[in-house]
Amino acid sequence: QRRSQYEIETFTGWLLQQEQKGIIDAELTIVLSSISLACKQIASLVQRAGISNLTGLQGASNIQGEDQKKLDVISNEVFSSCLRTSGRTGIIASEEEDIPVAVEESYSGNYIVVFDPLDGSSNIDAAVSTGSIFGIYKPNEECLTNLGDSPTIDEVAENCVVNVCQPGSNLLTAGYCMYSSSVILVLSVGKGVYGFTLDPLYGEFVLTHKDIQIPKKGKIYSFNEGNYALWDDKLKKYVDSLKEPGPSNKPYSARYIGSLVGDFHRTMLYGGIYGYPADLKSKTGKLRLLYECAPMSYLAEQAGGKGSDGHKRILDIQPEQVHQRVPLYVGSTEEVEKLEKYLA
Ligand code: P6P
Repeated sequence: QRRSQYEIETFTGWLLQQEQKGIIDAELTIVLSSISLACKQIASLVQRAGISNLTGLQGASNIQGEDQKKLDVISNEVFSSCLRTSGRTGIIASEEEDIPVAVEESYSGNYIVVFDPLDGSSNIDAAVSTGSIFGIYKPNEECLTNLGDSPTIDEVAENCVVNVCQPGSNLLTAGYCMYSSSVILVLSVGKGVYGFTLDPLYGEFVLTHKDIQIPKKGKIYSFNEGNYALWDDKLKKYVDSLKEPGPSNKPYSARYIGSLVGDFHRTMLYGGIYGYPADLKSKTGKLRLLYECAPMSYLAEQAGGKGSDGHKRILDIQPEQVHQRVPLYVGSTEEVEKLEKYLA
């Protein structure tokens, strides 16, 4: 029948469609809905940071040894409480938590959610784009059954940390919410990548990007060249080849926001390559496998692109620790494969 011009496709409607198609179950629908609520709340906090005196440092540091911004801590609390009240989350692992946390309130679903509640928060004070990144793994009941009855929360967390450390190939869904000139929630449930833009007039995410496809190649490279002197020679040769491609080719453009979600979202739409290499200072790179590199690589692959540590597929890497770091090269298939050839 004719669709009304007012029939707007919202995130809520899209979620219900995925459930009706049997792509996700009712429990996961509720978890994803709680994540979209957390993103709306964080969006409003970020956009009013200067007004509400939420810029600046919290005066503490996280397990990464990074100075926590006030909004790092608040965003972590917002994300965690939305997941708890969903009642479908079993364990959460956050960049801002030392170890995974078992959620007492869960009574069904028991999903494992990994997230970076506010990535790129060093950009907040200058109102440069930031984002939240998440990934969801299926519950692994063994870790709960081995515990006998009424285990303590610490026993559950200790026994279940192994369940958090899963390769990205196990992801059921992953996504990010970018807080920029507009607020865009981008995710995949395994059947392509969809983008929803927040309409502030009525506080809903509206479908704006259907089935995002990363261009097979691109002319943008996104690296922090301030680290050039610390890179190994093969990587230097690769980046030099983009800047001096020879007489018949145009040089690539350099774009680097210093905020993974902003740099990645541009790469998803415009193509090219984003890289955070290992170097003499950061021997295994800076970005975390579990809640940054794996979710972004999952999305890249769902959009026809690639995510690599320079030699192998990010999604095949089995995490050993929750906050493990790996080098990341992600974006257009041809660009990532070209990089891998240089590093071989
Ligand atoms: P650098 C932000 O701190 C972050 O984790 C990512 O969002 C961003 O891509 C990267 O680090 C920037 O790191 O060393 O270039 O400032």
